Amino acid sequence: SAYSIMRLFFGLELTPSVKLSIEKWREINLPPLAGPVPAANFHITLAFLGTVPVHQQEALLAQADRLTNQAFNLTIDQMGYWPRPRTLWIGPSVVPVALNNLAGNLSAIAGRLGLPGENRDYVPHISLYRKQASNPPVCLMQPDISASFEQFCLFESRPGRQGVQYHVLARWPLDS
Ligand code: 3AM
Repeated sequence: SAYSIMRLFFGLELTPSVKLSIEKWREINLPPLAGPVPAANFHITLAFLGTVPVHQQEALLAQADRLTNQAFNLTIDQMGYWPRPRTLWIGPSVVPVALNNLAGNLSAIAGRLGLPGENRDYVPHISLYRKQASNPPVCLMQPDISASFEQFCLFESRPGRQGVQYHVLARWPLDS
């Protein structure tokens, strides 16, 4: 079935107003670079799952239901660059324990289901460019964008003629 080829990840959704703040910051502080991520696609990945077979989807949802993680706030205040995926990103310099725990619990779920998981330490980030082949130019101002997170989501990544689109399939509340 079509579901068997769904590419999924757990992530944090950004409000339209936060996406717009990021888009404005990018416009003012960076020249046009290769592979810009559209503002509509800005998000923070918590745990990448990849293709989740149909027979594991129920278990995935059930295990996410059982989590009891705390809500948190983030201030997006720094830029980073990863040469291997050629990704230019922004993220928080301070990572709340609640966010680390959430990402850790979600990748543990992925691990128990035998899904890919990440070997690298978790670095929360918002990808801004995906084809930037070299270190980015020094920018005028670092970002300073705050957001509060009271839920996490299961996203589906759908390839399309106009590029990838993300769809939220499920949401779970975080405890306040
Ligand atoms: O949220 P970002 O942009 O950091 O790069 C993909 C994107 O990351 C990443 O999952 C997010 C949603 O698509 N991704 C794609 N394939 C991946 C893989 N095999 C992957 N992350 C880890 N392993």
